[in-house]
Amino acid sequence: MSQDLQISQKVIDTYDQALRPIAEKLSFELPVQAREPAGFPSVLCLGNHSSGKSSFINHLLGEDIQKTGLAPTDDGFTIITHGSQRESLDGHTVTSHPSLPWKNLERLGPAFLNRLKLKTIPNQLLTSFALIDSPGMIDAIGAANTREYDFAAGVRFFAEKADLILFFFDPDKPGTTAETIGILTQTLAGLEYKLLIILNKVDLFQNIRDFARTYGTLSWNLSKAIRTKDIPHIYNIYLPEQRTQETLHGSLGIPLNDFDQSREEVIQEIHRTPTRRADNLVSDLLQATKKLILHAKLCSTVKLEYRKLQFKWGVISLSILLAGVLATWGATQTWPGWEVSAGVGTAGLLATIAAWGYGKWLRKQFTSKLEEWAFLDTLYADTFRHELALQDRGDLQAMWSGMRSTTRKTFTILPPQSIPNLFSLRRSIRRMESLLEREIPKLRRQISPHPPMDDPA
Ligand SMILES: Nc1nc2c(ncn2[C@@H]2O[C@H](COP(=O)(O)OP(=O)(O)O)[C@@H](O)[C@H]2O)c(=O)[nH]1
Ligand SMILES: [Mg+2]
Repeated sequence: MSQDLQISQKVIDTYDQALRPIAEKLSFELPVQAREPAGFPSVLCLGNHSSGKSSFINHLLGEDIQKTGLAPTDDGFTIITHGSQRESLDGHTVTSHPSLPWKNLERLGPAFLNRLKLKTIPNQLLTSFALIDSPGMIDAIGAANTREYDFAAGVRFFAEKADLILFFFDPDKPGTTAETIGILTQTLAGLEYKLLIILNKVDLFQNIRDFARTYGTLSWNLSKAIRTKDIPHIYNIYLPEQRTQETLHGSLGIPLNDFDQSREEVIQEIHRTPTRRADNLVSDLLQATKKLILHAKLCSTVKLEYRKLQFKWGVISLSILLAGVLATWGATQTWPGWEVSAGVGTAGLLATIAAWGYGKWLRKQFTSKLEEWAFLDTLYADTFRHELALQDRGDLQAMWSGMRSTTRKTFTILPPQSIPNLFSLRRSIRRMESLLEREIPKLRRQISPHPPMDDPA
């Protein structure tokens, strides 16, 4: 693991030296890995409710740790980790415990913590990684609003930390729930390289046609929700101890032997979790750099547009002032007495103030428009018009749709005046682009030969 530690240190140094200074100036939040050394490896289980997450965890550990059932059984996250004794801690204890690496969960709020659990189990497998079980996603439109805490933020927190994310689907709901799509397109955007897609319960298919139809639907839904170059591989599995009596003894169902192999592959990937750590750290750094570049480019468009407004109305005001001065001078030459010149002078001054005030009003309008989705989308499209025109940049679009809402929040606390000047912004962007081209690939080459499953680069 010492090599992993070295890579981890280098990654943190890169965050500190190359990304943090500019991230702070642009109010951009770096991922959790940038703040703390990589904690314990972990595997996160996500998916629809009753898709078999908890059953899979029980299967993996060879004991019944998690409650399972067709009704939604969990409304909070459960961290399952190694301990010499069986213990169950509540969320508040988990985050206040000095020796546990979950302190940062506190910022997800008390409603989240009330539903968080940590179980310690004396299971050998858990000495190399922790498992995280999650409440299932729900169908109903607006279901997300019925939860008392920010589910997506919880998913994002664990997903950023995790080294592997198992995303479960079942024949009942092959990817169509609103919450699932939202989590895949927004919350997990940029973390696709950790995703393992699982279609569970294949033992429930009556025949091959059923299976093909569901598999096709799932692929179709995924292709719309995950916008990486390739559609991720789907692992079709079932849990042998969960087979129903009919499929076990009757003539129903499809041949299952092949799917045993698939389940073994998933388990192999899970066993590989600790060795994925270094790869993931570098991939996270790569993603953070790409996002920060996008953010910085957007900020420079905002700054440029703001400056243009300022310059244009500055010039107009100045010209009016100058014209006023000239006219006043002309008036003093033409008409004796001070009345006419004073009138002309005052008119000039008033016009100048009006122009200057109008410019200021326009700048204020511009700043407040930064909170409008449509305006932000236009800014994005303007900033990347070359990239978007020349080729199909699904990756860029996906990154933008994942970042939009944080970008919007950023502009509420970062007015255009506070964005650093264009010259220093461009220098930072160039510096980050050289990270993408040179330093990060170099780090990647230093990692032992465990190629990532799906390299996002
Ligand atoms: N037929 C069959 N049923 C399964 C399989 N995996 C889980 N189940 C059942 O599906 C239901 C929901 O499982 P659970 O693990 O609680 O789902 P969770 O909500 O995703 O945690 C339970 O009744 C399980 O017995 C499987 O591979 N095949
Ligand atoms: Mg469950």
